Amino acid sequence: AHSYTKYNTWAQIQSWIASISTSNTELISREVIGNTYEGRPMTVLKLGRKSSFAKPAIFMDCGIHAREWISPAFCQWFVKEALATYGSNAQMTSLLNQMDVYVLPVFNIDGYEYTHTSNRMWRKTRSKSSGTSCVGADPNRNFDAGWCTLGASSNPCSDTFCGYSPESEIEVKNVANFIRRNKGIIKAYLTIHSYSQLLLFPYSYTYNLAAHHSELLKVAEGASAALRSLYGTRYTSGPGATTIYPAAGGSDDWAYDLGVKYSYTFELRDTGRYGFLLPESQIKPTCEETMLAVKYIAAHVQKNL
Ligand code: 0X9
Ligand code: ZN
Ligand code: ZN
Repeated sequence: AHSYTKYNTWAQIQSWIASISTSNTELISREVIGNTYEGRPMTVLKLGRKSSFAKPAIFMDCGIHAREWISPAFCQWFVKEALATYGSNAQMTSLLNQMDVYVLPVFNIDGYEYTHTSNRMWRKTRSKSSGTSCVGADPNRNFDAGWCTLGASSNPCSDTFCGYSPESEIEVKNVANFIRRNKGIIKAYLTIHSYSQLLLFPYSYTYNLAAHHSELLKVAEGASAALRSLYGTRYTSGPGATTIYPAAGGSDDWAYDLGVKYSYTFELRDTGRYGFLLPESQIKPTCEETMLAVKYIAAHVQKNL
């Protein structure tokens, strides 16, 4: 059965999506943005008070990389907390009154399923191509942002294979199309990964600083301080290229260059003791502290609408 403090399978997440979106129709609705390579539906949950006009929005995805299991766990946690605290928590109430939050609980569903059935350490999509027996591309190297110029591989057998062209991966195309279609309303893009305890922002495809570098840094530092206030977990913030490594084709850089100013990549717990195999006992504390950072960013976005 589905549990917020366990790593759920795709089947469990899929039935959770179905039941949660019928549970509170005042606050939540869903939209299928396309299917994965293997045909699984990619469902975006829209959280927010119903409105007669298109509200400004935040888009958040989890599970771009298959083995980063804490990431989908966080998206599920966020949805639960949003529904549970709307009407009692002043900030969540204000956020969902004024804005919508679009949540994609699992981006790379085929890969996520593969980590449950065959290879726990799988990272990429599961697309097949003629001419190689190697499977998949790295979805976070497949966006059209300096595509395959830096920190990405053109070898289909590499874990950072950039794909045969930008958006060659159907999952990337589906998300990029959704964000392009909603470009006028999306004010922030948050993408949840693990691990390393970092809060990254553009750029990763170049060492050049983003036009909004100082504001992005200030907000990241505030969010990291909020996160740390709960259990003392330390995060480092900065541009991807210098804070983790240069790597082109990422979703954060692509969203930023499209015009979504508040574009952040979270690398959740831990710093390597368990790495991708973060114990289930850490799901709750990790999600609770991450909520504070996400809400800090959301408050800043709201203030600057
Ligand atoms: O390499 C990545 O895609 C991310 N790290 S991970 O260990 N989760 O794989 C970092 C992404 C930072 N942003 C860009 N490279 N655009
Ligand atoms: Zn990742
Ligand atoms: Zn809570």
